[in-house]
Amino acid sequence: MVFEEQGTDERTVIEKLNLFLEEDTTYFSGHPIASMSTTPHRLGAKVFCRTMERSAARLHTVKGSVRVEQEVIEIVADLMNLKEPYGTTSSGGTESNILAMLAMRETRKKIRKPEIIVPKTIHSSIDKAAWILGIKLIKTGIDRQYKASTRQIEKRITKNVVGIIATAGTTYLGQIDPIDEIGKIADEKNIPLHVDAAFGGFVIPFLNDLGLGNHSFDFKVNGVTSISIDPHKMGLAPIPAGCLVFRSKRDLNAITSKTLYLPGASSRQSSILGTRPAASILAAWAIMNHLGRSGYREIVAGCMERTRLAKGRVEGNPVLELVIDPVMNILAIKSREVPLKAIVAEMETRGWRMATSPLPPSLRLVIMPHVTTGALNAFFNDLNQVSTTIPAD
Ligand code: 0PR
Repeated sequence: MVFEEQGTDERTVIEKLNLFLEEDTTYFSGHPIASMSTTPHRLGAKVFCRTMERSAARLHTVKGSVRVEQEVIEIVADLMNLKEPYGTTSSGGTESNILAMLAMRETRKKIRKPEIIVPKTIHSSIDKAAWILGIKLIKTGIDRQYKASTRQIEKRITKNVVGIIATAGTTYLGQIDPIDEIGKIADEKNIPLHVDAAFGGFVIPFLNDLGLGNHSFDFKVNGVTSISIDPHKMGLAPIPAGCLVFRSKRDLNAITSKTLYLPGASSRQSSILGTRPAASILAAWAIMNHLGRSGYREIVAGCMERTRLAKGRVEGNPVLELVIDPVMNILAIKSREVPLKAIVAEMETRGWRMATSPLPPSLRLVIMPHVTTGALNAFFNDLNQVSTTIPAD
């Protein structure tokens, strides 16, 4: 491909682009069965298109958008049971986790060789953050339900530890670490505790409301000092929309840098990105205002109903089984006899976009709002056929 001297007419360009786009799966097809994003809510899509050109980094020129960003942080913090939050929006869970770890490192600058304790089920963005920030991760074990072992975390605390991270809604299984137990230790030892609720943040509060769980994972737990939560996952916002909420102003200050050539408010920024879209944040605000808690509760209820359906279909299959009873709308399926690789390859030829997890080796399903009952039934009809016709290992 070269950069042509002369441009091409609009219609031809779109036709050419469409050829590429045809190779993508779309949420409308129901086929991405393991995606943590989904079709954005239509109001969010509308707001996004209207405000695409705004940069949330131009704080002195987009004053209204900045106020909306602050409200997004406040709304999300309210959902996480914190009344006076300090935070920033971000491009998603990865950026939020990097910033949370930066705050841990910066507020304990005297520690020359910083270490953070993480259960081995943490998301790979935390490995990436450790790599970027020069932090050593101490990986700790999990119990039979794939939840962090609090005892192991406690045992690994040394004078070099600048923080602990736990997950509320693990990527592979949707499991929730015992945040209240870990929080107690963090509080006692005065070590920051970051909760990665990038996925679970928009699910767990509604599970609790619906009587489908009783999980304490947020700022109600004393030791929790920060939480990542992503509107662009179960918040139904367009990508990129993440949030990082701190309990203390000191942590926000620790990730705030000065760019002196930028005027006024723009000279102080708390994100990694420079120019960054305001549109997805404005869209998240609109969706959260429009749906309210009851709207999200209904969406989570629907996802959980379809999760139960999926669970039933796995239980009816002679060669497959669930790794754990689903805690939220994520299922991990392991195969007793048939190699997973062969199942994945055959399902891919049938048009399904599959995801596998290494811990333990399993197929991962994420029952997002776009994964309809029809799509699920079609998926399991294929999965049953495929898994029972491939020869055993
Ligand atoms: N924390 C947790 C617990 C996550 O699950 C994820 C993403 C992140 C942080 C990072 O969030 P961002 O991707 O917004 O930075 N988890 C999914 C994953 O990496 C996202 C995903 C899922 C991407 C399925 C693609 C896909 O096909 O697996």
